[in-house]
Amino acid sequence: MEEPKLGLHQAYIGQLTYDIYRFGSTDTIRVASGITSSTFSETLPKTTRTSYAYGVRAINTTQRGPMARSEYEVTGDVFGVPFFDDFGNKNDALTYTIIDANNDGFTWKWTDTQEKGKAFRYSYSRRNNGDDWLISPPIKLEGGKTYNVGFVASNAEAQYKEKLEVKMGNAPTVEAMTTDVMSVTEITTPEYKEFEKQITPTADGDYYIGFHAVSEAKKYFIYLGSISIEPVSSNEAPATVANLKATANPTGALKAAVSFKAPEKTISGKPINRIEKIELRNGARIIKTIASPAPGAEFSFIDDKPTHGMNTYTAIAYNEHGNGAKAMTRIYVGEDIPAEPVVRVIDQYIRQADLGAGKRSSWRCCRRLESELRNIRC
Ligand SMILES: [Ca+2]
Repeated sequence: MEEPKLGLHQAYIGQLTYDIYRFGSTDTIRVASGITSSTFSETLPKTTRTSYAYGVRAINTTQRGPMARSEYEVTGDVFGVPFFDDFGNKNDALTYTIIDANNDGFTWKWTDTQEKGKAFRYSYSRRNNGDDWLISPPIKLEGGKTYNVGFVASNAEAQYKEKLEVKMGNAPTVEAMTTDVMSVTEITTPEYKEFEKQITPTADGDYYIGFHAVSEAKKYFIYLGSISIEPVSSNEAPATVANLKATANPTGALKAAVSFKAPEKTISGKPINRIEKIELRNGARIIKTIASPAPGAEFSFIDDKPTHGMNTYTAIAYNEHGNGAKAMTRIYVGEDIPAEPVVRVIDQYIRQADLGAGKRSSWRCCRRLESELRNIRC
């Protein structure tokens, strides 16, 4: 940190002390106050991979200076499985690597939009086919074990068919993406569609999943809404929990009620004797771990930390054969954004016809509207 010599108005500033803040994914913590040294270090809490930035505020006896902030730095351990991320946090999105391999400035970006909520979005180029990678943070996998790689993806409009392939490698680089997960596949629906593929790494290691946008030029957007990796369940592991239901607080408060029933059978359909635990998550965050639940028992919880927007709840039961099948549900929490008013072009046509304006002028009107819409899109 470089100490200020003069104040904002080029005047003498007296003896300075500093307050230091750490900005994490969901909170800001003052980690030091009133220090006089121009350096500060701390051992970060042990955590899964995330990103932090630091802020410094200079203070003299009577005045507080503006906050100076550092860039975000990625830190923390490699992820384990089951891994799930619905990109609910902009800072954690920095743990992903984006490579604009054709170097045209159009590429993947973390976005939070009214239509799709929080997601990674590949943006089209009018000139170039896509050659753009979104690569996950490292995930620890075992050699010889089979994992499900799941994700939800959509395009922006049905008429713009996009293309995506998925690969895996041992580094977040284009060269390392050598193992096929999903061959080039058309993304054809503006609603999220679930995709699931299986991978079996040959050796223990830290692996990266790469989403390669290869849409032709002059298409539109690819949205990636979530990704997950979990070991394929044994047939003797628990079936999914039943009736997983999440309900947003009706007043618009940031709370949700989540309920489900513990499984009573294994995936193969045999009665289950014992469940080791059930993990209930919102995105990557574990809301509750229930130890040794009785098969068929019913549970309900309040999640008091959902994000404003779409939230993905998952529940997985475990027994001595490992993780069972996953149940998942998505809901919108918090005050909803009013839906856009529907433009009823047909009403306009009828009204003009009623007024005797005739077909021709109505047709022109609609053509103009179409043209305006096209301009907005471009
Ligand atoms: Ca590009």
